Amino acid sequence: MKPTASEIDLARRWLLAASAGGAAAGLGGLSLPAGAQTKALPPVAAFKDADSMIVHSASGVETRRSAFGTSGITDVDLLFLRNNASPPGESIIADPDAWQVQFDGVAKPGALTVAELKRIGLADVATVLQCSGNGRGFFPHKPSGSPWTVGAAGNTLWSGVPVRDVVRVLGGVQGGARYMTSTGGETFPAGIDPKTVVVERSVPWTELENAILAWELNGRPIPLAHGGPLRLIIPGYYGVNNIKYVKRVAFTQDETGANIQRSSYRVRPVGEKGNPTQPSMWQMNLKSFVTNPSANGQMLRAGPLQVHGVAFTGGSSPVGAVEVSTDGGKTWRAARFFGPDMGPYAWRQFVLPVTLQPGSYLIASRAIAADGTLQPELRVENERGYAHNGWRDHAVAVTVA
Ligand SMILES: Nc1nc2c(c(=O)[nH]1)N[C@H]1C(S)=C(S)[C@@H](COP(=O)(O)O)O[C@H]1N2
Ligand SMILES: [Mo]
Repeated sequence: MKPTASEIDLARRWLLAASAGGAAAGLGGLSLPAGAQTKALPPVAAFKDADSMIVHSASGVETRRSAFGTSGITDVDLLFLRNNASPPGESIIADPDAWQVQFDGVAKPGALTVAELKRIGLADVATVLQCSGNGRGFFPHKPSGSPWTVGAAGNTLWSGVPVRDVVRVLGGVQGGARYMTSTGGETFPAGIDPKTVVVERSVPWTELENAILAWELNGRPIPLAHGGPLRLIIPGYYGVNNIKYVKRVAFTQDETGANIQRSSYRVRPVGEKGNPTQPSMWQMNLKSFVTNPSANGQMLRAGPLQVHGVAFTGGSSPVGAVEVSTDGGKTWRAARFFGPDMGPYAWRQFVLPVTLQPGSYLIASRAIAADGTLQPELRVENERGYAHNGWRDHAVAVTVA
């Protein structure tokens, strides 16, 4: 029998995956084995562990739910990647200390090198780095953009200089500033209107108290993929505000007019265009998801199971408790936290030991903040599929035999 067009397509994708280093062993017929890549990792992220990642595109790579493990910090080899523009060349990280960043909207504006920043102050912060569209894949209207499930997020440890220390050295913020506006170090071909492509984001200026300019990620110099040589980290804020290869930090009266601020990353009803009156993707909301079990349709052996996962917020009120349900939310039991408490912006790991008899289970988690806020059951429908923290879509359905 001749293969159908879709079988040929599957085989072609498999060949691509195999040549990209996917798990080729044991392949029978034309079906893709679990864990196989259908696309190759982009060059900037070629160092990542291919079997642990789902490659949506050259600019969108997420961590498999099964790959998060139980260690609290997300290894760089597993961390998701998202680029809105094509990254600068690797040459910018050859001599990280030489990278310059321009400061404006302060009493003494000017450029400082990373070497100079290192003399000014030192801090580190653990924070969840999460794309605004994490969970987009669960929206039924299929918003444009990568259909991330749970893995456009990771728990990361950054070290660098507090922005407030730099601002102090530069004589303080000029009166009237309401925003901290930061610009990525990408370069664009002449003829393109920079406003349409530049990665430039404004956040409330008071975030300077929390923000750091980081040169290390999880104990190593930041790789280019994650914004080396220098990245602005605003703990608790959605990924897009954490500007990679940052080349300018300015205190401004108005939000930048760049598209990525003015019309993109705005929460709005399905079908509506983005505009500056709609909420911007700034502070993250309260969220949790299980990481074990990790796959819908998984078959488990009857008996004990450690249900574990992660819970986090943007920091307004820390995670206070997590509950786990094995019956799709009919009943809930309190989980226990394990691992270190890395502060209000990091994720906290939770575990609930359960004993499962043969049957079908829908395993879910929901976080409760210290101020009583409860992680909601349902997503809030919105055009771009942002900010999904509904626990139901994040639940995992398994069969126990
Ligand atoms: N300069 C620059 N910074 C950027 C981006 C970018 O394209 N360029 N993408 C943003 C988005 S949308 C996200 S989700 C995060 C992704 O960070 P990561 O690739 O290190 O995981 O970086 C943010 N910072
Ligand atoms: Mo993002």
